[in-house]
Amino acid sequence: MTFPRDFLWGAATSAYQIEGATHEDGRGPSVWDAFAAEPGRTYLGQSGEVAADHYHRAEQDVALMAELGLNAYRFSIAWPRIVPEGSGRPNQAGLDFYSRLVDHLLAAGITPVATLYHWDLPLALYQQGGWRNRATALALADYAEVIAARLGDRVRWWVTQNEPWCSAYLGYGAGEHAPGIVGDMQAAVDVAHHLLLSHGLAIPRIRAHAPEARIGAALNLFPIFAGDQRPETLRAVQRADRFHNRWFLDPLCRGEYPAGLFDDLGVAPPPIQDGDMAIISTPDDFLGVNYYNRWVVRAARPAAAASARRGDERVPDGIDYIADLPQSDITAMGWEVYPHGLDMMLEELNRAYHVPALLITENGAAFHDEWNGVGRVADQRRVRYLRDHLGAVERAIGHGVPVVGYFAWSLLDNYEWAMGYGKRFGLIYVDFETQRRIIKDSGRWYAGFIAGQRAM
Ligand code: IFM
Repeated sequence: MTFPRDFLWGAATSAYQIEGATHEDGRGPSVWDAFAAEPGRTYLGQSGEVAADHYHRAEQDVALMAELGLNAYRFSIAWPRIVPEGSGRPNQAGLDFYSRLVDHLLAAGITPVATLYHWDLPLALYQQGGWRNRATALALADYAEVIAARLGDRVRWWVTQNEPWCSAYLGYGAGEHAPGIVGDMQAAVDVAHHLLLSHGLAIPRIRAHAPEARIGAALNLFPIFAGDQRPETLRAVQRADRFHNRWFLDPLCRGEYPAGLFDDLGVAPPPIQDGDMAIISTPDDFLGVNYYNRWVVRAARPAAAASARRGDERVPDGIDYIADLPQSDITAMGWEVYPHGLDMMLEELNRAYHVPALLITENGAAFHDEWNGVGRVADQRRVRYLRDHLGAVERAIGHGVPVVGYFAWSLLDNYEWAMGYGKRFGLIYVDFETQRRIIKDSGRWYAGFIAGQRAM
């Protein structure tokens, strides 16, 4: 396989999933601390309080990245470490932590890619309405400026929002993520609008301190397939595409919400003020693509409609997500392994949205990995997963799609949100009892693959 010479070869993480140290050095509480503390919200009541203890092991973790030969690392900044109350005085200790991390990365020849928001909203802002409140979008832009003022001399790549679909829908529709509100789709679309607005508002604030910055948002996107050829199923495909993909893609890239989206969700449009759509569609330098799986859908037969709903696919109504796909490889998350969905998606994004560059900001799989107690975690399924998805990226590049980097999710086994520590996505195994790290076979395979690319 051959990729562009300056391709970013990385792995990704997020603050709440790996850092731990939630009470240290002036970090304020976040919505995820509060959510995880509520009984029954997360697997075994687990939280990110300790996680992979990365806050205390950042230097060692950067050494592991160097051992893998990564030339890029995508991490997120914990807003509650930087602005513990969500607005007001910044916390020097928090800024110092990320500044040291960036220095370690650069010293190891690793390009930092910083994400501003990966779901850990300061609790104080939630108590003032959270993302339902427009003021939270303005607060994110202020925080963006604080962090860019400190890191902008060294960090060129910035991701504003990670998977706003999850913050909006899983937080306010399905209720599986913080703040855990179920069935309030009006809140979900209002929240989505403010998340999108915060993206556009943050861009000039970052550029003010990092004129060369390359800025984009990362969306979790899913190719949608028809489970049969009935006309109502073909309509269901379009509706699911609007809900999973175009809800965020269209405003970012076209400056408008897709027609029919809000009617379909049974809600009023969000509170769009004059100029919002122009702010949201401020030209980006890249689009971040988080790809995990496709969805195969069909129009639900009326009697099946209610029972067909599962997990985070409950809306729009009347769509049946087909789970039992014959001959599919299914991960520990219950997601189908479908590499070809990635090149299809990249080609479609290139065709329909003309983004200047695409970055695979996440791609990976959870499997039931076992450490043999010595030095080895044999995770052949993840090796296959990576190889096949990198093949898909290469195919897309071969067809002219401007993909500029690939970040495996994840560098380390970590806190998989409401599913706790049971779902291991890492290239590096973490024994959470001792915090020992063991590079998995997939990590070694990825290292060899990167080395091979660099030698070409
Ligand atoms: O762990 C998450 C990450 O935080 C966001 N993208 C999907 C990953 C796997 O579920």
